[in-house]
Amino acid sequence: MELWFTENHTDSIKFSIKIKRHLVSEQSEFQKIDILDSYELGRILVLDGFLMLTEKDEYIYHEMITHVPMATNPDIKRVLVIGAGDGGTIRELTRYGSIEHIDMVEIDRRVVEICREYLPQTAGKLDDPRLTIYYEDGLKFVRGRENEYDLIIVDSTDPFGPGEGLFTKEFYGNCYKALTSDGILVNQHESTFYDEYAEIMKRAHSRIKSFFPTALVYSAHIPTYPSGHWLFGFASKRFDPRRDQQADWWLAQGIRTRYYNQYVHSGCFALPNNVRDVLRETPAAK
Ligand code: AG3
Repeated sequence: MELWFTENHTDSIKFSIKIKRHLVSEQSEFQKIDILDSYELGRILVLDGFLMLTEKDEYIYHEMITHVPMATNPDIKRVLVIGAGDGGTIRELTRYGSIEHIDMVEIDRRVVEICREYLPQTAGKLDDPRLTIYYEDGLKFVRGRENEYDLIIVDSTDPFGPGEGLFTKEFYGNCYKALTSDGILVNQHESTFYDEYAEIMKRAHSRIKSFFPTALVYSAHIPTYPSGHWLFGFASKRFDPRRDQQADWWLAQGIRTRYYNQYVHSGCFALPNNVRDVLRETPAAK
């Protein structure tokens, strides 16, 4: 019998991966969690039917969400990570000796427990002594916090289900307040190729733009996400990642990466016209 995992990228487009074994299938308090073992992409994490990562290409997403802000401000010491229960973003952050403390806020304890057991490649650094994990709603966690973090990374699901609050105006406004005057906010920012994702991307961008003086978008090629072209948001109070890139400092850290490098850092902000056009049509939210 053949076993296939399929994600509907749109109502009329499906993306399928041939599966060796279905390792976990669990309904948590918040969502359906599946771990699959595939023939070509290694193990796969799926939440509510949406593919979150494969072992073969997760490094692209996790390197890009982390090293772009880190190589922009070498003085980042306190980091807040929202979502990210699989541990991939934490793994990349722990490679910096310069980071003093990381708070991670994941709503679903079961995602962390299951990833620790089945995805050691991504979850392997969740025991770093600099990390504190809070099992809470990220939206509530940031309420009322002021001037606490140099960097906030929003490593969320799509805004269907438990991740919805992490795309609201209230959330971005609270992130702005929770950041120091040097603060940077990076978020996973969906994609513009398929209409449904483009709408989410536009809404998020216009909301972020209404708070931050700098609100940019950068992209990476992530083969297993819808359309394969994925975006990240870079918002900040002071830094421009192109002008302020600290390439020499970053190279001196000796961090071995497989996707990110000092050329990709500036290149990823060079957006194709089909993304530029969407951004141009997206004014800041009122
Ligand atoms: N976070 C979100 C990926 C979005 C993928 N969307 C989809 N397949 N429809 C990934 C979490 C990795 N730490």
